[in-house]
This record gives sequence, structure tokens and C-alpha cells, in this order.
Amino acid sequence: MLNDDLIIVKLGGSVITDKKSETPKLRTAVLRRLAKEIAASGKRTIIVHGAGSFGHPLAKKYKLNDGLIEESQKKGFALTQASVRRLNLKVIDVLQNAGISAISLPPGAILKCRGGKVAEFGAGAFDGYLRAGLVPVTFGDAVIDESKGFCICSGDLLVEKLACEFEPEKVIFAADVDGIFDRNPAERYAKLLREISVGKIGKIAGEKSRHTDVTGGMKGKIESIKRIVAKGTQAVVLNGNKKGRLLSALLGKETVCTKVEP
Ligand code: IP8
Repeated sequence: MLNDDLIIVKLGGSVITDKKSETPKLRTAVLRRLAKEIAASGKRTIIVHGAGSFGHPLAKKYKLNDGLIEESQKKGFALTQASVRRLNLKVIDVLQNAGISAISLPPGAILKCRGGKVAEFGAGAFDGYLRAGLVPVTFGDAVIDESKGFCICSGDLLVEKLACEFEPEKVIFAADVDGIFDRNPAERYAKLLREISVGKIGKIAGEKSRHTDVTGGMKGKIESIKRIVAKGTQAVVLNGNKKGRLLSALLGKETVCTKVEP
């Protein structure tokens, strides 16, 4: 389903929440600005957001990504879903206040995983809302896994699945770093890669997040990007904390970022 006027935007959990916090904490001002940038672009979008401090600490505490091993995890599963949905409703609220007709599509209600990979996917729901001129918003969630009971479905995995189904113009990851670096960006002499081909990205190590990230940080993102770009869609990684970069990328204007080309 080719949608060459559609852009998938991933709002990283480390951008829209305070990921270092062990308790859920929204970064309201950043989220409001990003919402305004999306609205100002006038682009047709699907928005995916990460879970940040609303999901990762709970998912880690109850070992949800290991699957269903013991009874006590069921409580953790329910608590995690409720928490990420609270975040999602806050995101929807901010997007609507910015003038975006955002509607929520919770993964826990519309998809199933198998072995940690998305198996059954409600693409029809996204398509229906897009055709109605609405903006579907989905997010990293705790979901049913047919082989291990349950698992964590990350926002990046959803972006990958959506990109595969909808073949958008591009996908944009608003992260908490300027893009993809040639080594750990915390290291001296780390260089931002402005443009890179999918063939070369395989050699970039990607750093696993230092915080309570159960879904792999930049390392996991690079794996998803490789698969998205291999299907012919351009991927852009930029810093969502820096004003105007998301808007520029949405409009196809030059900005500080990494572009991964097919
Ligand atoms: O923040 C993780 O999604 P992500 C979802 O996109 C949970 O990696 C529930 C931790």
C-alpha cells in the first residue's frame, strides 16, 4: 500500500518523558513543542511514541520481556498496560490541543506477537482512520505473545510494521541524540553520520541504553531502521530536544540529523 505523502513519526520515550525517573514523568513542554511542529508541517502522519518512564521501569521490574513465567507477572502486565495508556492519553491530549485530530490505537488491543515479533497486526484499523482524515497514534505496549505468553512490543517494532504495511514517504525518529554516530556518542571524537546507506549502517555498533530500557535503545533502533530502509523507505534520526528539527525534517528541509537511504 504505497503512501508517498505519509510520514511515520516516532516520538522517543526518552524525549517525551523523563526516562531517568523511576516514576512516570512527562516532559510536557517538549511534547507540546513537538506536537506544534507536527501540526505546523500540515503533513499526513501516523504517530508512534515510546513508553519512557511510564513503561520501562515496570516492564523491567516484572520481567515482562521474558514472557509469562510466574503468576506475579500478570499484575505487572496489567500495571504496565495501564501506565502506558495513561501516557498515551496525555500524548493524545497534547496533540489535540495543537490542532491534530489524534486518535488512539493501543497495541494491546489490536495486535499479537509471536516470539517477540509482531504476528497479527490490525493494519485495517490504521488504514480506516487514515482514510477518515484522522491521525492514528500508537505506542510501545505490553502485549500478548502466542509463544511466550506476553512480551513488550516496542514503538520501534511498530514503526517497522507500519512502514512495511503503508510504504510511507519516510519515517522520522525523534530521539535524544542528534542522529546516528560512528561510535558511542558519549565518546570523544564521536562523529555524527549525516547520510548513510543501509549497507553501511550494519557496521555501526549502536549503544544499548544506560537506563532501564527493556527494548534495546539505539541498538534496537538501528536493527529496525535496517529493515525499514531495506524495503525502500528513507529513515531519519534526529534530536527531538532541539527546536525546529522535527519540523524541518517533516518539510524535507535540511537540518542536523542522520538520513539513512535505501
Ligand atoms: O519505549 C516499550 O516501548 P519503547 C514499551 O518504544 C514498554 O521501547 C511497555 C516498556
